[in-house]
Amino acid sequence: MKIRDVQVIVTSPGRNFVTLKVTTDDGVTGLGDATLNGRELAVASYLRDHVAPLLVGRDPHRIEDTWQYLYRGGYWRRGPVTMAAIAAVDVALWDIKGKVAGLPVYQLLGGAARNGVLTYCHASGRDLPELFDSVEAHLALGYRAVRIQMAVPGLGPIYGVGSGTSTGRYEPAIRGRLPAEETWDSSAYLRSIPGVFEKVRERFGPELPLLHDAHHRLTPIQAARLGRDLEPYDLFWLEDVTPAESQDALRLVREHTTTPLAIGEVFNSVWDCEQLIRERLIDYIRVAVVHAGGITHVRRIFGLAEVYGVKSGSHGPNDVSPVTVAAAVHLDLAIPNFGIQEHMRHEPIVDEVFPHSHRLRDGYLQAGDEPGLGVSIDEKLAAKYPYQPAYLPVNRTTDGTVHDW
Ligand code: KDG
Ligand code: MG
Repeated sequence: MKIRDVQVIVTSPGRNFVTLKVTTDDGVTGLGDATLNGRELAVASYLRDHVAPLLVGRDPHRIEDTWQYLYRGGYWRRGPVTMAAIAAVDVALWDIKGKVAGLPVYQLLGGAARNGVLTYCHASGRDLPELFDSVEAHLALGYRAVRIQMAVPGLGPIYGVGSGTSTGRYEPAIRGRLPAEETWDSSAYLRSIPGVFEKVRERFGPELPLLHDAHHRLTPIQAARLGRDLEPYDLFWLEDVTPAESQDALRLVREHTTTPLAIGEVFNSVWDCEQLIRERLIDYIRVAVVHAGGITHVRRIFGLAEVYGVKSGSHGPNDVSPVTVAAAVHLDLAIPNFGIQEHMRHEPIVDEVFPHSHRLRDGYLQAGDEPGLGVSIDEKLAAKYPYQPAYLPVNRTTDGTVHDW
């Protein structure tokens, strides 16, 4: 069997997605997601101009060999663009292997190690009543774990907080030629957020698993203080407290708090998180199949994490496509050290462009039974939604300095 055709599909049904479609000479197709929020066309070009021509004629079954060929053979290793491109190829080849074998991908990975994939959702609000409504709306949808974000008094709109909808929905990238700019003040945030968790615990009780994302905004000592201040509220995890480039920063945080720590959505390889895992500086590793080299490489990261008692907590916002959600569900089902899976529902039009068989039931994602990943793309519908520039907001402190998110 040989790869006959490789196609890159860019579509924007409400938001941008980059999809790789690999077709074999027998007519079997596999899909991979290559969406890199706000930098989509860089990955599309990497795939179209530099990867697709290398794949035609190769044996689609040689997944590991193809991974090494693209990674080592490219010389310029790692980085989000390269690793998203390799991920898309890898996931498409796993999809093809499953279809040829007549088995869902999780069966090829060793079979299901659990009955379903526990998810957490995003609740947010501009004030407490809105936040409570959002939590309630998500619990009504069946979710069993909730990420809590709230606006900071005195600041304008901030990233990660939905505006005025009962499900607290927000879109990670805003359409337009230039990114929006928001104001950030860490001191105001650190003063307000423990009180938010106090009220959420009062309202929803001690048992509901609660998560929080600090979006890389704090210095290590600020993060240490936040972890401590949140200890009474028993978080499932505190995410991305410091900028992810510095693995050492997490040591300082760890020395000061027993609040469980999660990081990793911007990591692209095992080398970005090897120290964090080996030194047990985190409790959950948040790499996403789409941004860290596909099923093949993320499985390797989770394998290392297992040795050190670190659990998975894959990134799954709505800026990854249903192809990545499907790949994550298959991997999550099969690994021994699964922790939790982020789940942010897509708009209905996205589900129409990417029909899929995975389903959310009672807060758990379930894979479908068909061979491969169980996801396809409606190319005619996708063609109706051309690419539109859209960016994550840029943050500045009150004196105008560009800040981490
Ligand atoms: O593209 C960036 C988003 O995926 C990210 O900001 C969402 O932090 C996020 C999360 O935890 O889902
Ligand atoms: Mg995050």
